[in-house]
Amino acid sequence: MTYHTLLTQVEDGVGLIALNRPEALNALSDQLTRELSHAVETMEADTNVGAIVLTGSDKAFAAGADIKEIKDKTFIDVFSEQFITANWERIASARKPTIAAVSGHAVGGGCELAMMCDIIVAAESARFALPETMIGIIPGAGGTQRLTRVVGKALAMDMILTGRALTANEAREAGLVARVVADGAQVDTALDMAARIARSSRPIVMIAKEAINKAYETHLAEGIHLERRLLYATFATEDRQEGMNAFSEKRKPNFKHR
Ligand code: CO8
Repeated sequence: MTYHTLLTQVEDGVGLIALNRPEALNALSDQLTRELSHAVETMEADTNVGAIVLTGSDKAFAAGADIKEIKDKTFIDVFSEQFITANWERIASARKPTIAAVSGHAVGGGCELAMMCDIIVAAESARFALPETMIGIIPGAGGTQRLTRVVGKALAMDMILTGRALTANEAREAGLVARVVADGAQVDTALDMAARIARSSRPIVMIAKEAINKAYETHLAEGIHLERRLLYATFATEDRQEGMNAFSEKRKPNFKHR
């Protein structure tokens, strides 16, 4: 498939997807979200890809839903086409690790898209905001839920009700962002992290991601129980044996991803 709103590459075990609608600050049009969904699906199926980096431009990760495109939609339009659900969320269900490399505006659906990724790396210039109430809607791509779980009720209320943007450093202090780097370094940092992840056993990394995500969806005892079951399951993999053999033999592991 030829993409018109994305640039993609696969290198060093890492898939890179760059949103590319500079004329609209990467606003998430129907075409862009369909192409993004397809690109994620393709990288999920590509055995050469061990981790996925999603980025935008220096000026904007993404400025949210394409307001011009959705402004005349009716209830029945968004309900019938399952707006958001149909195409926006493929990255949130990726089994491979995903890293958002954010610079500039991560606003509305753009902020929500970053929050669908497992890790956010932010340039100092990055700004995170959910200002949807200012245009008469509410965050609708997981913002009220994912932000609140990560930063807590007080800050989520502050951001969503007033629309104020968090700086990269505020977002890191609040737990939304894993690393803040100098402007321009966000993509290389994310690619380095992703390449490091991709060098590990793919199934083991996917199992670790599944276990962490479960922490948001269950109570502690059940989460610990699942963790223990998944840990035991790692002992059924060839890569677990290879990892421990390599450590004992003081050499680098040669993972076969099985
Ligand atoms: N949609 C469409 N076009 C956009 C968007 C957008 N979200 N954001 C920017 N653009 C366009 C501008 O219209 C402008 O185009 P033109 O040059 O043709 O006028 C171009 O991009 C550059 O934008 P600005 O001139 O505004 O750039 P600034 O640097 O001055 O400002 C901002 C940057 C602050 C990011 C500003 O563009 C802005 O406020 N954008 C809108 C941000 C916003 O409100 N996003 C939330 C959208 S709603 C959403 O994402 C919720 C998802 C769930 C929806 C559920 C619906 C059922």
